[in-house]
Amino acid sequence: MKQLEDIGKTREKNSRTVARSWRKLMPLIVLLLTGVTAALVVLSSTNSPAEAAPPVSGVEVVQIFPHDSSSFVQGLVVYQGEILEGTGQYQKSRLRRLQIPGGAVVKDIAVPDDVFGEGITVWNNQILQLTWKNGYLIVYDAETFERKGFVRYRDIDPSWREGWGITHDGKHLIVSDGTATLRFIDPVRYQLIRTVVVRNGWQSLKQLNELEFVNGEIFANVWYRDEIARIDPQSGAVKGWLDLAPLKPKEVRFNREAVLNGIAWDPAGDRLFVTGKNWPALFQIRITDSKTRPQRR
Ligand SMILES: [Ca+2]
Repeated sequence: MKQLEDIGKTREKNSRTVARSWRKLMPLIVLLLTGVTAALVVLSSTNSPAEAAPPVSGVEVVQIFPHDSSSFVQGLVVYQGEILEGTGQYQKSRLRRLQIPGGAVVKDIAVPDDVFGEGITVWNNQILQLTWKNGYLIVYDAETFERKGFVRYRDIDPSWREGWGITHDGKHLIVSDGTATLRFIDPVRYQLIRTVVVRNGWQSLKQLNELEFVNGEIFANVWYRDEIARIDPQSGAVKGWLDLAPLKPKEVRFNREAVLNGIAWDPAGDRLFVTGKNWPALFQIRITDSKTRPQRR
């Protein structure tokens, strides 16, 4: 019996000791929980989509030019004050030169039927035209449109699966492939220099399409969006958006595939042009002041 009493007393003593320990620790636990809660509140507020969202700018239309609505535009650049356009779709892809302001097609060649044309850029008086899944760039003489050769883009980077948009920054070609990754490529040796992942706030921005390097920024169409992303070439961060939804012509308003696609910058004339797939118009636009409305996700 004595032994049982001793055990009972010991248990009672132990439970009192545990209770005292908890009472001592309680302020520390409360302090710790308060700190963790405060940290989570701070983190969630700094990363909230509304605060991280880049600003959206509107645009003004400077001039409207007629545009062939059969053009499924995939690439647009200014060359010698006129517009070069690369179009897509199998059996319909073309490379064209358009007069500005008339919009007349002054040079026009077909791409082979089994090739789906994508973005174009001009480097060293040569036009480079990407193909979608054919796996190569087509190189033309920019004056005559004579085909000079091909570059297999999987030889540049084996992980490069599709061609979407292309531009250059005066030093490197910059290409998109439908993902959030942009590749920077040496245009002489056709070697991969670096890649950058484009992020809108904290989210990667996929389906980057037609591109244009404009005053130190990469302007990018994003498939199925009526907005242009303005991307920092170093970090890949989206610094702002251009809202071009009001420009979509009424003739293609209900055509889901007739998306905004095609950006061309003329540094000599300080002119910015945009159009879309099968749009009957090509617009010269000017960027207006930033609005404050948050970017939709
Ligand atoms: Ca372009």
